[in-house]
Amino acid sequence: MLIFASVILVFISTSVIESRRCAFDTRCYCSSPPGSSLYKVDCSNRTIRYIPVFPKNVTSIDLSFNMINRIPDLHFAVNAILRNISFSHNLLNRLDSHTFSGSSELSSIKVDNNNISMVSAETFRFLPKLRHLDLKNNKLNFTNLNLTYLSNLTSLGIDFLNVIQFPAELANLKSLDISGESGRCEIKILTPDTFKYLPGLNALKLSACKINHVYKGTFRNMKNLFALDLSFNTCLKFSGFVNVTYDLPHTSIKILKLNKIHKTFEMNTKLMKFHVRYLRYTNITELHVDSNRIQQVEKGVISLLPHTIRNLYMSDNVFSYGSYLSEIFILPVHFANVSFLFDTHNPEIEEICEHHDEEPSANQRQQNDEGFNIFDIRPFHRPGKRQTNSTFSKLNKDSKLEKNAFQSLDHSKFFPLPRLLKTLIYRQCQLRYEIPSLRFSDNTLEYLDGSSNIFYSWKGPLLNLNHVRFLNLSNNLCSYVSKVFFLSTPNLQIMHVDNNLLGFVLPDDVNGEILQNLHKLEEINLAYNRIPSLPYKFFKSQALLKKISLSGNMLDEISFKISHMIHLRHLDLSYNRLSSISKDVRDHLDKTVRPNMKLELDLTGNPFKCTCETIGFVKWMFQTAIKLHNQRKYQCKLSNGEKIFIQNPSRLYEKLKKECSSFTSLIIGTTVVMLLLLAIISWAMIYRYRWKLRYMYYMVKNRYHGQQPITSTENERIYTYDAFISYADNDRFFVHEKFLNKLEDESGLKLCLHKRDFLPGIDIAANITNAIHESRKVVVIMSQHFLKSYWCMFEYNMARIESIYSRNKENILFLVFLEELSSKDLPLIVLELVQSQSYIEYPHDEYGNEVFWTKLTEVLS
Ligand SMILES: *[C@@H]1O[C@H](CO)[C@@H](O)[C@H](O)[C@H]1NC(C)=O
Ligand SMILES: *[C@@H]1O[C@H](CO)[C@@H](O)[C@H](O)[C@H]1NC(C)=O
Ligand SMILES: *[C@@H]1O[C@H](CO)[C@@H](O)[C@H](O)[C@H]1NC(C)=O
Ligand SMILES: *[C@@H]1O[C@H](CO)[C@@H](O)[C@H](O)[C@H]1NC(C)=O
Ligand SMILES: *[C@@H]1O[C@H](CO)[C@@H](O)[C@H](O)[C@H]1NC(C)=O
Ligand SMILES: *[C@@H]1O[C@H](CO)[C@@H](O)[C@H](O)[C@H]1NC(C)=O
Ligand SMILES: *[C@@H]1O[C@H](CO)[C@@H](O)[C@H](O)[C@H]1NC(C)=O
Ligand SMILES: *[C@@H]1O[C@H](CO)[C@@H](O)[C@H](O)[C@H]1NC(C)=O
Ligand SMILES: *[C@@H]1O[C@H](CO)[C@@H](O)[C@H](O)[C@H]1NC(C)=O
Ligand SMILES: *[C@@H]1O[C@H](CO)[C@@H](O)[C@H](O)[C@H]1NC(C)=O
Ligand SMILES: *[C@H]1O[C@H](CO)[C@@H](O)[C@H](O)[C@H]1NC(C)=O
Repeated sequence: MLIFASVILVFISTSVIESRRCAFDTRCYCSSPPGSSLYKVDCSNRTIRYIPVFPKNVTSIDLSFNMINRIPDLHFAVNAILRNISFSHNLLNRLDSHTFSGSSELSSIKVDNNNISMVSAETFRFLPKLRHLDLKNNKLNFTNLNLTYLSNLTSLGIDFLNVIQFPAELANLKSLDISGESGRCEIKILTPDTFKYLPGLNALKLSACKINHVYKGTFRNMKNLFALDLSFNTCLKFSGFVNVTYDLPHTSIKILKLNKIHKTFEMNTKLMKFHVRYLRYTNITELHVDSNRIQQVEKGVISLLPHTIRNLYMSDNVFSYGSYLSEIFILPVHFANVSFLFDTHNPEIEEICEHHDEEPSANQRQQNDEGFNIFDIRPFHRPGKRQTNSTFSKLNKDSKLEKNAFQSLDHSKFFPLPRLLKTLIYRQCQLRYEIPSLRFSDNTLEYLDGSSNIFYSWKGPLLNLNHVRFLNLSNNLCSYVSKVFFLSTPNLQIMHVDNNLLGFVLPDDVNGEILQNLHKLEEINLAYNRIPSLPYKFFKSQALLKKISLSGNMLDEISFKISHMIHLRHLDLSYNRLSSISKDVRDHLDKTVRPNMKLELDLTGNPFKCTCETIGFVKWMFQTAIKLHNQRKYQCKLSNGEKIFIQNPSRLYEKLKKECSSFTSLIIGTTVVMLLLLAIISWAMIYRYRWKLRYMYYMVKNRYHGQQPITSTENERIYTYDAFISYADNDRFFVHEKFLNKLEDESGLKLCLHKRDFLPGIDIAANITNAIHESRKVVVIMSQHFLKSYWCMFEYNMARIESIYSRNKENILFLVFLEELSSKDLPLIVLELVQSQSYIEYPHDEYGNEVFWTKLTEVLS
């Protein structure tokens, strides 16, 4: 009891109604209104077999959807203030005399959907306040029910099989539900006797009761009858309903339901004037005629409908074009639901009717009407008038042509609407059309739902829809919307176009023309449209936008402008392909957040990356004032490919920062090493090819100075000199004395000596290169001095390069060893040549001299 009291205290201290597990039985939930110690217990759907013992101050017990088959006598004896109890959907077999003994305050008992076959008359004897009783869908025989103690009932739900008359005991009933939809019902014929003793009824549910006939006078004495449901009596038909209409002017009828009073697979219906003539004298506000296969409406029917009618439900019919449409303007409805037109149906077991005086086939009567579908909104093309080339071109995607079409209004198709209509529901009508230019009749339409059709292309414009504030065209497989489609719907505030294929057209709207006239738009739903990107200016005219949903698209960046939408509250970008949000966009988003106003951003289900490049984004996640919806569910991929939840962005940021600082130094280190390596390599390359480079340099330089080599016509080069003599200054005596003498004077060769033949005023290196290039051979006078001289070695190297690159590796070098040099004195490049090529040693004796000169002359000439 103490625990119990404290539980209640907790309840009192909290001022909201809260459900908690009850202290006395944790399978149940207890709740109490603020400041009250009385409370309700909900034990529904807990597979309870044995009823718990409830504390005293419980006012309402819900035990529905359990497995209770017995209520022990006096079980609720202590619950003196219990008012409502429900045992719906259990396995009860009987209600005994003492089942509810003691609960004298009970006002409502629900024992529907059990297995009750026996109800004792005494059950209700001491329940003077009982007003509501639901016994539907049990095994009871209504005729055998003793109603002695039920005379105070105001509402009753019961099965009703083949009973001729409702007994007099229940004269206080206001609401009677014998519908076969939620129980069992069968009354073939309703006569004035059937409800003779129930004049006080205001709600009567007779749906699915297999009614075949209703006689005049059945409802006449029900002055207060407010709602009558005759739906699903498929044998009744409109012709059988006529007798009902005679009585209705004597009632207070407001809501009349006549859904499916016609079989699914019968001839279509034509609604006639005589069907509804008497309805004019009623004050019906709501009429339901769903699923009646109504195809035609006789002209005049609309003007016979009550002037009070505001809500009209006529889904699942097959309306077609007819003259009645000219009256549709005067229909005073504010709300019309024409969903599921032309819906498909599965075969079903059909009721067998007792009669019928054969109804004239609807088809026979329809021959005068053209078989056009009123909702066929394709541009008019009457039989015989084929669509011409010019009209065809108007349907082209060319927006210029569309503008022309708009200016010449004649091409718009006319769409009639009731003048006072505010809401039109036009869902799921199996309509596969493109929406052409449509001119609506004068209207005050505010809410238009055309979702779940197949309006696959929106060409428009929709003209004369000046009051529309809500438009739903979701689920239409639409892949095209023209730039003028929304031209004339300036007051649109909420637009749902999700679940289409607008990703095919929106990315091309670079100037934001599609939405440019919708200045008042506050909410737009573009979810699931396969949008890969949105142009920067797409929302340029929508400064008032509060809510944008782009969920389930293919966006990999936020490319559209946001900063001008200062009222933005919700931006849903969940389930896209964002890997992060760029700094620019983050700044823009942050800028749209005004003080006292919250912006909520949903980024769930994006393949974020948490790497060193996106570290700024991770930081932003916990620093921004924007509320990130569902942030705990965001996932991201680390640089090592691991996928983690971003539960705590600030901790993740610290972790990343640490990793990335080492990453940065790694990058710097690597860069330095790379640069060093590169420097070394290039230095090595330069060193390796230093001679070639120098050679090239001087060759180019010489060429630049106009010293082109002279070539003869037959590929044979003509050289200025026969040989260039490369020698050290110390050996000049030998050259000047011996060489010139022997070779030039005696053998007539032309030699090039730097002392004599170099051009003055030109760089010595250039002179050398040029001289080598102009000489057929190069004779190197090898000596200790030669090896030590910088310029001599330069000449030697240049000659080598010349032989490799200009003479096709022909041997042009010829070594003359003036003195004996051991191979260890020779540098590698000289040694190389000595080993592979010819050289000659200068003999210092007379005879040898002769041979030497002859040989040399031979080589050079
Ligand atoms: C009962 O609970 C089950 C599982 O908790 C649920 O699937 C079922 O819809 C519930 N039934 C009703 C009638 O609430
Ligand atoms: C009790 O039952 C009546 C009639 O069914 C209902 O109007 C009322 O809301 C119920 N009260 C509670 C607390 O469930
Ligand atoms: C329903 O009651 C009958 C007897 O009236 C009984 O034979 C049957 O087993 C019961 N069904 C269930 C599901 O309890
Ligand atoms: C009907 O209600 C009245 C007043 O509440 C009460 O006196 C009378 O006993 C009730 N009748 C029955 C059969 O419970
Ligand atoms: C109900 O009981 C009466 C007589 O007690 C009987 O004539 C009638 O056929 C029964 N009705 C049903 C549907 O069993
Ligand atoms: C109904 O029950 C009352 C009280 O138990 C009894 O007096 C009366 O005879 C019963 N009526 C019928 C028709 O069984
Ligand atoms: C209409 O009611 C009369 C009796 O009032 C009856 O004779 C006639 O058959 C009923 N019509 C239909 C179609 O049920
Ligand atoms: C319908 O309403 C009008 C005006 O409110 C009233 O005069 C008339 O009696 C009502 N008719 C019915 C059948 O209730
Ligand atoms: C329109 O009618 C359909 C079919 O009866 C129904 O499913 C839908 O809920 C209705 N819509 C509105 C807004 O009444
Ligand atoms: C339509 O125009 C095209 C060229 O614009 C022409 O080739 C074609 O024959 C025309 N078709 C008709 C039916 O006039
Ligand atoms: C119910 O609420 C609190 C708990 O009772 C307790 O103080 C009060 O006495 C109880 N009322 C009852 C049990 O009538």
